[in-house]
Amino acid sequence: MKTPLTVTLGITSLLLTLGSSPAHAVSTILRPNSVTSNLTVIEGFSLDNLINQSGLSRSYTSGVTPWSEVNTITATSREVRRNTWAGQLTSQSRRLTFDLGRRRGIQGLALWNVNTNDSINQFELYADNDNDFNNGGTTRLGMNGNFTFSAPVRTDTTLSVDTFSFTATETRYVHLNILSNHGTAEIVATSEIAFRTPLEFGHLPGIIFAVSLGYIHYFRNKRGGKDK
Ligand SMILES: [Ca+2]
Repeated sequence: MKTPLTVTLGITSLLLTLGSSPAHAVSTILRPNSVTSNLTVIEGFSLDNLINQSGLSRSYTSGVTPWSEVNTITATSREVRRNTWAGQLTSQSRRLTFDLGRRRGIQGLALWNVNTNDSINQFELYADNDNDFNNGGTTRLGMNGNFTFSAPVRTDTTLSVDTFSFTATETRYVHLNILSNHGTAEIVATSEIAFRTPLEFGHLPGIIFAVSLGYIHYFRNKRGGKDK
């Protein structure tokens, strides 16, 4: 009987594959590789401060630390040069572009804001497979018809994180389009930004691999006329 053996092999492969990659079995915090902006940086408040974990109460390991721990991480300081990014609001378009390094699955965003009126308020997110916002091919990210996100004003000195969810998407670049801050005329600022990886993108390659192994085994047996 070849069918039971094929099924057994398929299930065994599936369990081995899933079992051998526990790091992918949970949703994790993902650090972007780099970030750029069309806004002029306020001297000293560098863009890198957005993704270098500066000012966070504890560090996370990108792609490893479970997303469930994101609420335990706070931004420990106020808007200071070594921890936060600040840009001039002189342009009509106000955009941060994150490069994830390669196509990655994402389904959420963590934003540690600043506790001043410079802080980001409303924003939109776009997935894009090149780093050009204006040449089409972008997908607006959101969920249940909501595509505009809003970050509340923070008054605490220990800044807790705000998290935002959207439909799981695979992309390399994410554009964060800043629609408003909390009232300052000339400056927008925030402390740190990271993404959330979804569960299903971690599992998908393993499942495809396991199912393929089962089929290869089945057809080899069939062609060879073997009946193990
Ligand atoms: Ca920071």
